[in-house]
Amino acid sequence: MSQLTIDDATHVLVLTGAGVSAESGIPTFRGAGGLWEGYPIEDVASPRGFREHPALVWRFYSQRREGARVCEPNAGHRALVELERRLGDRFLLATQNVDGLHRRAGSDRLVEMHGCLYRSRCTVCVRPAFDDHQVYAEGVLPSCDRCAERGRSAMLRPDIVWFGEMLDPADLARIDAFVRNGRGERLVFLAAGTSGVVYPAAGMVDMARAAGAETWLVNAEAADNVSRFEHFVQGPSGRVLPSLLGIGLDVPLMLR
Ligand code: BJW
Repeated sequence: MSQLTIDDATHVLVLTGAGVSAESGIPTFRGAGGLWEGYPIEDVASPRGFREHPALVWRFYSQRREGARVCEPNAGHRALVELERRLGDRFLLATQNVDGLHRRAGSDRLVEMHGCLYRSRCTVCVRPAFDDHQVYAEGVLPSCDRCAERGRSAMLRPDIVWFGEMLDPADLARIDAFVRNGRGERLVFLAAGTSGVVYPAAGMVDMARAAGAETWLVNAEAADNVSRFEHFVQGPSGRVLPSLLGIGLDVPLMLR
């Protein structure tokens, strides 16, 4: 395996996708056995799908809330926690995952680009998204209690970024600022467990390269954007990340 060197001056931006949680028992989206195998994507992950089939969408997310809460972070999540502990503010983790496993593992410098399975928000009022671990019974369409207090009926929706929706500009600005701060220093971009098909996440490798980053991909198979990475390590992230980062092997991270 090629060796990734992380020294005292290195800044590391990590991007994770569903593959990082696969070894925790959470299905990925695409491919055989993927989450979307039984659901047309547009029906469960778009604003139009929610308008037309809100009960189907809530069933999909309730099932996922129920499934993910019994899953535990794996060695890949934990390796990233340890890397953050060593690097401090020279580390940022941007995840496309909504399962909350990075936070449960202990990651703190974390951007949840596509939202969070365990938050809901109102489709009408401007109240901020709030924690919601409820698994709604089939057919139940949860409603906003704040709106109800004002005599209005308004449906809740999962706090997830669906296709065609904008990511939170504050999240994108945080990633951008991290990359800008790393300019002139050694910057590493490490993507793991992502198919590289969904933008803007799939384009982060280009942004990182433009800023002079060394780019690494850890994935079970060649991602769509693999050719844009300098290094590709094929394998399960729960095994590859600890080894690549020298974590859990009693090897110091500063190898240079
Ligand atoms: C392992 C493993 C193991 C398995 N170890 N590896 C530019 C070009 C073209 C289109 C667009 C563009 N910019 C924007 C768009 C439109 C759209 C888009 O990207 N479409 C493409 C599909 C073509 N993007 C958007 O709409 C985004 N919004 C946006 O950009 O707004 C502005 C705008 C709008 C419209 C037009 C233009 C601009 C929003 C995207 C939000 C995506 N949200 C989802 C759904 C969340 C819902 C939910 O969780 O239910 O987020 S899509 C879904 O895919 C989910 C994931 O976060 C995301 C990425 O998937 P991921 O994580 O990569 O998972 P998989 O399953 O695809 O891959 C897993 C990988 O792991 C595989 O490769 C396995 O091999 C590997 N693996 N086990 C390591 N153990």
